[in-house]
Amino acid sequence: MSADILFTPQAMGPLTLSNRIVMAPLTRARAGAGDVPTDLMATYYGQRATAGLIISEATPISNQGKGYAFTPGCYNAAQAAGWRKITDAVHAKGGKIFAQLWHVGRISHPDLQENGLLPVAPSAIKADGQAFTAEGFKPFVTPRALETSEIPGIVADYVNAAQTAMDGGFDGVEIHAANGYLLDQFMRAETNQRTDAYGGSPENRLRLTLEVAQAVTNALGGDRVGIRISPVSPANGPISDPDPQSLFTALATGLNALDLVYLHVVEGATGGDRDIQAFDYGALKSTFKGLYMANNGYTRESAIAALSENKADLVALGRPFIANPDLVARFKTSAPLNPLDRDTLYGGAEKGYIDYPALESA
Ligand code: 8OZ
Repeated sequence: MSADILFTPQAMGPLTLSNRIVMAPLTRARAGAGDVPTDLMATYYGQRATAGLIISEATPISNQGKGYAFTPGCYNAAQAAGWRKITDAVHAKGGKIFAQLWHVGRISHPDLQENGLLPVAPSAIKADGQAFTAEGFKPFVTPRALETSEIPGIVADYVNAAQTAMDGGFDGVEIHAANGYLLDQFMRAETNQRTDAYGGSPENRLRLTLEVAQAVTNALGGDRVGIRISPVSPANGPISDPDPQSLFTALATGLNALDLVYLHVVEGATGGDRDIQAFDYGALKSTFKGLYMANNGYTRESAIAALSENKADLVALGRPFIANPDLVARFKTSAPLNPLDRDTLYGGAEKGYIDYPALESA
């Protein structure tokens, strides 16, 4: 198998990606006051602009959609101006960048919400674990179930965030429907026990995600919109579903009517075991009309294999991009990779963020 396939340009809607290597969305929790993106973030993303595509760290679509301290928002003009410095830095080096639009649902805490309100979710079911607040970790609370009448407002928040992203100079947006956040909470049976049109049957559970995808593509055009899912990931659970294969096949079929540009799939447990549960990703790929972006634990070799065997059109890598700003150059020459420092993943400043060396200075 030849490595050349990694470095072949890929058309994606109106864009041409210079290679098949995508920088996966990575929460780094270094935003400034008002959840405005900072100049330091522009340096970080600019360093990584040789990726064929960068997907931004998850960015809340509203204060209600926020679940972690120090995450950069994407819903007002000040945040758009902050993002503009980042997208300019990436574009100046010939890169492309999408914003990952995020509503965390129940994965939040009153400390992170306006006026100490309860986080919202499809149903009043608490997640296991703890929220990352400005004062440290605090146990999740039982969320408030959304009223049916509130749902159009959430869809509108996604549209506002998509427009804010475009004002901030992004090339497009990725709808975050993975990892146990709001849209995933709606899709899966264990977290959605609603009795209205947004719960019950798989069709009803998919309704919100499809409405969001429809509204965002109406605003931006499908060729500027991707979506990320994690069909069997237990992240931010418990969040199981009795039949993820049928559920996500139905989602892909529904998305086909909207001409989304890519389907980004976390294969297996997010950041963990790829084989946690049986799932036929090939079937999902053949169902979906657009590009299939594979993610989770890929290496240079497994990315080459996935692209060569037509199991993926694009491969997104996360942790290797944190530690290797020039990951694409390193893959070209099979150069060794810098190790990841886990202590500097979230929060803090330059250390473990913009000081990982590129090859020429290593
Ligand atoms: C790690 C830490 C905080 C958030 C995700 C946005 O899992 C995240 C996330 C990951 O999608």
